[in-house]
Amino acid sequence: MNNTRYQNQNIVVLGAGLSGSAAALLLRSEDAQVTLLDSAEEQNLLKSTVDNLRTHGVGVICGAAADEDSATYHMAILSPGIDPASRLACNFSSRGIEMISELELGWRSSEIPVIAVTGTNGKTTTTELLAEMLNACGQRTIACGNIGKPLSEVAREKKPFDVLTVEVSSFQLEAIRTFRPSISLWLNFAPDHLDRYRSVADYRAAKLRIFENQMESDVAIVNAIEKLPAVRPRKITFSAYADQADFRVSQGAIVYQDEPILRLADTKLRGLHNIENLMATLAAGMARGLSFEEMVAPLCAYEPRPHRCEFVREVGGVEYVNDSKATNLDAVDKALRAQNKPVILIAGGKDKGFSFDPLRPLVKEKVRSTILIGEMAENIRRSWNGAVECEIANSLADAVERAHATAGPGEVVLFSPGTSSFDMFKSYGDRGDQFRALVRALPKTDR
Ligand code: UMA
Repeated sequence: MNNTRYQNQNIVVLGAGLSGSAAALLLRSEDAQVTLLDSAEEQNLLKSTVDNLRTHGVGVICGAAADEDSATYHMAILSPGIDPASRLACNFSSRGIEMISELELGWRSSEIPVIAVTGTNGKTTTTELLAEMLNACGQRTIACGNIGKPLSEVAREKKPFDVLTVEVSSFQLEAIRTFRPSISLWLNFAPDHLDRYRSVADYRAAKLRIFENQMESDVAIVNAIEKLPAVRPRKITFSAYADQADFRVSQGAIVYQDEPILRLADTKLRGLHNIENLMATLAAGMARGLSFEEMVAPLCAYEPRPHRCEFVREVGGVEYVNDSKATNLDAVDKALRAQNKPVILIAGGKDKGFSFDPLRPLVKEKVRSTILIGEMAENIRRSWNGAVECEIANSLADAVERAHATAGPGEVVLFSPGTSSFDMFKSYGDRGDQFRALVRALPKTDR
């Protein structure tokens, strides 16, 4: 590895979150001169992060001074949450300074092959499932990228992995140049992030860049029902809905080219979307040379993560399910389809620029009553008016109380917001934790 490629280069990193901090520290370890800019005021950033960056020789500039920085740099590194159209980013792109994503930086500094996982939903579950399975089968890997640990941090640590299992978001893919996974996974696609992209087509185009640098010797694992453009790598297809796929469902099992591999009842994952996550994972293991026999045991042992259709508790014959990770309509669609009891749905959150109209028929079919929260509450009520009873709660606590009062034995209270949490909470995790705590605090009832 060339550790001196950035020596004495003057590089600017945009954003002091996880990605920006990891990028800055990686660049310092490769002897670059690094300035980190963040539009937020310094007192609003994590003090420990800023102190650590300065200790490592990173110059940190915050607030208006960051947005107005007129210095010249060899290159700019973009954090995924920063829109390339933002004032901070445009200040550099408009001056012709090369801008790459933190993902691209981490890729350039690492010599370990990458498996990249994208899709609108299921990418975190699949990334984690795949990493656990590979490790259990003796292939040393780490789950990183959008899942939480930036690729740049993994690159700096230089641990001896055989392969890296990287969750990649459209935001990270937007500013790649040479990023080339040896195995790519395209799980599914549905509209999302319309607060960042001008159109669904723009969002899709950003995601499709996952295939851009792959060669014929690489592998693309793709959902068979997706109409993708022709790609160079060898394709392996999967689908829980179609018959024309390498991996499909038959008689309660995942089959590969007609050979039964895994009985669905043996896994702890539920819902057809999770079956597809398992198929994609099996395909990636196969592409890494593993046998189905060795993959099945770790896949069956895998426990789903919190906030994804997580069963919280039963109170008076009513089940409470936390699906706070549902930050788009497709995720709510999947959560609703996975329910076989009448649903009291708690939904709503930040306005991400899309309407809840498309869910109306399914809500009418599956949901008895809805309780709406957050910025989107009124909009959702307008979308579903007449199809289902809708009431608006003024907080999550109020919503849980209303659901408790409304739901009867044999019903399920599903918290599947359908949009992001930032209007009322720190993150979807914070939102789900609060929901779980509120449900756990409900009094026992004999109803
Ligand atoms: N900032 C500016 N100017 C701006 C906007 C933001 O300076 O115009 C600053 C903020 O003040 C803040 C920093 O940028 O200090 C935050 O950067 P960031 O939003 O990129 O956050 P990170 O902490 O670096 O987290 C990112 C991913 N966040 C996003 O894509 C929004 C994390 O994914 C990821 O886990 C992490 O890198 C490590 O790779 C989160 C996410 O929500 C989970 N991802 C989206 C999703 O899954 O739907 C894509």
